[in-house]
Amino acid sequence: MIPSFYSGWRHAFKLDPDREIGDEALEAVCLSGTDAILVGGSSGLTYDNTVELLSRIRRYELPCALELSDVSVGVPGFDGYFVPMVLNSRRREWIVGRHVDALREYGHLLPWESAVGEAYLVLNPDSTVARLTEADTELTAAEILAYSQAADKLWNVPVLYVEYSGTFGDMPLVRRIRDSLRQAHLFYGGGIDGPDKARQAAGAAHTVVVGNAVYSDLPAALATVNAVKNI
Ligand code: 1GP
Repeated sequence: MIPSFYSGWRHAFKLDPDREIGDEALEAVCLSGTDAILVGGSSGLTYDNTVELLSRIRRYELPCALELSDVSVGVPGFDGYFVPMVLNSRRREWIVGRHVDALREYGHLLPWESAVGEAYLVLNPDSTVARLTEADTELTAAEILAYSQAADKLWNVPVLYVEYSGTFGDMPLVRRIRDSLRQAHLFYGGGIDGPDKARQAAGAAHTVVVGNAVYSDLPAALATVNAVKNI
């Protein structure tokens, strides 16, 4: 059975172990009514800062999952693990290579009952993740839909993540992606800076992910929870 710990999530906050968050802010995030905390980031993650963030989140009762983008941050004790690949990376290692290297060494340690593959479509060329993975972001809508269908219908990926990190994406297109899916669960993240954009994203994707706003405008970030839940 493919794990489905994320299937009921409508809203999640993404916290980056490499960014500072005070105790009060973390408490507000964890008690906000969000469905889950996703721990991840494109740079600066270490085993130590990931453990530290997990242990602080564990004071609260909500689910907490890790995006396991590098084997060196394989911290045990999360409720779930998303193992990402980047569908539109120009570098093979981000499509499958790094996973093979990691599994060869550590596959026996991965909690398979709570680990799923997560296929990213990275669409903001100015984001750290796009630069890091050399993502081909110059795609037409038809190409984006074709990538989504390859992931969903040919390879049955459990989670498709449309990632506009840092900028708000094309919601009608995200909605078309969702409507074309046969089985994948669709995450959307990028540029949600308050309730209005959160509402739009909630109408387009299964799960809405809010990241940067937690650090730049906490009250606006917190207001995204109700916006998504009350749609
Ligand atoms: C980043 O998709 C998330 O991986 C959220 O994006 O930081 O732009 O909210 P933002």
